[in-house]
Amino acid sequence: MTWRASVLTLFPAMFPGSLGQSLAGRALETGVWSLDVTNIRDFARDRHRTVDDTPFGGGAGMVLRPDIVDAAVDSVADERPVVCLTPRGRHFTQADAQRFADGPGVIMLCGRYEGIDQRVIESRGMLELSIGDYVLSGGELAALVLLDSIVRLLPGVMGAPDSATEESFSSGLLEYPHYTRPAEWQGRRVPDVLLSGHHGAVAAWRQAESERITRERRPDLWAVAANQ
Ligand code: 6GU
Repeated sequence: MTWRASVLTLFPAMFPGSLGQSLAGRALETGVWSLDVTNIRDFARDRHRTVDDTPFGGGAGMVLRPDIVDAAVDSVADERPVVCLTPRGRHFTQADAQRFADGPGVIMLCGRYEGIDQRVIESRGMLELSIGDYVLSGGELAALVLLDSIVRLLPGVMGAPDSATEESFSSGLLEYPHYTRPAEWQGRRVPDVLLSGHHGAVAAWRQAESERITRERRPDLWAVAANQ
């Protein structure tokens, strides 16, 4: 079955964007997954195609109306989870990517302006997700990030199935460093163990490097990994 992504946005030209290239683009062409993009503005009902209004209680910016967003979601809704991309959301993780990849697809609502009326987020049971602690001008780039990380996990998208399970985060550790030819470059030599042909020693070195780098760079990840 084709894994289906539906995106709801006020900027449909931002899709497929980078997802039309490389691994995801090839998989889109070959039907591993499908992408449909809906312009939220198509669900406005007035002459000016208004989708937003001023916030109750006052303040800066505009808020997307719940009735317009609900009609847009309704046009694609099925059994798939509905994700609302917002800097107020919980941080998206590799475990989320795997869970979405294991399901039938996803519906992604991209916010703009100051936000989306909270009632439609609640009534649709949306999952609010963020990609990090910084503010983007809209959820579109975040949706592209989520889709990239999910699509590469779909069966048949990545060349070597092994490289997905060995990489950073699926083990809870950061990845070890990589080297290729030349064995010496600008006076820097590749670690001797990698040239030794001793597979057990190579594996042990890589594990130790993963642990060292995780401890140094991401003590938060290390605290979790060290207890497992
Ligand atoms: Cl999902 N949306 C916006 N607008 N900004 C973000 C984000 C999402 N995640 C991090 N920053």
